[in-house]
Amino acid sequence: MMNKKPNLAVVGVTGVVGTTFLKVLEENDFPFENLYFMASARSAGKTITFKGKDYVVEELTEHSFDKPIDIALFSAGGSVSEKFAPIAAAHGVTVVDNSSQWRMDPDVPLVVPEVNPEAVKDVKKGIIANPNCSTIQAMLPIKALHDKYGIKRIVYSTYQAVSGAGMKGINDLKNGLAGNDTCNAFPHPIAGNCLPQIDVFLENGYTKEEMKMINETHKILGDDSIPVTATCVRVPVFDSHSESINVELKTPFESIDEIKECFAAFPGIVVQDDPANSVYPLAREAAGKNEVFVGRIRRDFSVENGINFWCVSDNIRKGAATNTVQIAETLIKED
Ligand code: NAP
Ligand code: 3JN
Repeated sequence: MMNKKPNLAVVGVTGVVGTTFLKVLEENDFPFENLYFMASARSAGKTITFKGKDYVVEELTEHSFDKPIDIALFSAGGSVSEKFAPIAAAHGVTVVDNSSQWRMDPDVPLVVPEVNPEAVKDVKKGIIANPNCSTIQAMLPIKALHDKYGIKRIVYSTYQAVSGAGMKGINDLKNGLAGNDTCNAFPHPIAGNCLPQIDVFLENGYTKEEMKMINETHKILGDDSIPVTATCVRVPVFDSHSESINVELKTPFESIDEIKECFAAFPGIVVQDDPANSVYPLAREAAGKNEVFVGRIRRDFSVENGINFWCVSDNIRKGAATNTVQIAETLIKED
């Protein structure tokens, strides 16, 4: 445990994720000595009130980390992280980065605190990466099953909220619902549509988002040999990603109740599963919450030891801000 409260910086504080960092830091009563808010030149000079005190947003520059800072939460995009995370690290700052820039670097731990908290002990470059939102929420139930039964294969199908694409994504849906189909975030109108494309297509026919889910699952589980496939779809929902997850287990399970118990015992998971009363996880109910909700848990009769379930979580909370703050909390406990 750090013997003093850390000096904390929040980079990208004015964004969709940055704003949620502040909510979670306040709700969790995250300890800090000094607090610094950073964003681009566009926001420099703006005032943000946090816990009743006003802070002026500073422009992020090469000199931002000349002052003593212990931990910096970054959420300003990959190119900002590429340039500024190493500068911060060279000044002794531990960066917890929300972008994909450093996730697959073998010297950068990729952490979901309920799943692989021990990885924060191995910070070689001064950077810890927060996984992609779709990966984070899946990892909790996947790890619960992997620990008990071993996982043979995973099939992810996602239904992702527009807030994953930032303010532009939120505005595309708002405008579309008001009858204006102008697209700024997506390649097609999102209102009344499902778009089987998140981010760009790669040569193998998958999108970048799909490959993030596959590669990050392997890294977090520490096992590249598990076959994983993914289809990521953008849906006209403002908040919370929903995922249909199909898993083949290595060893048999007795009953679905046994699987429900396995999920319910895992930290951060809430089981909502009462089909007779139409109880299952819903995006609108998960919005604003920090947990991962699972339901529709049933046997996949088409394969041996198969399970289907539905997994929902707030993509900006557990998928981004909450997980990042939890990593910082794990760090100060470990220190
Ligand atoms: P956003 O609403 O567009 O916010 C972007 C933030 O970055 C703003 O605070 C912006 O400051 C700041 N910024 C932009 N350029 C900068 C620069 N050159 N120097 C310093 N700050 C700069 O985006 P968002 O939705 O919050 O997402 C931000 C990033 O978080 C994404 O690009 C992605 O890498 C990551 N993210 C990760 C997940 C995940 O799956 N874990 C989910 C969503 C987002 P201004 O207000 O001054 O422009
Ligand atoms: O689209 C979503 O639902 C999640 C988007 C995440 C995202 C958006 C822009 C840039 C990322 C990410 O975290 O993978 C990035 C990025 O840093 O690559």
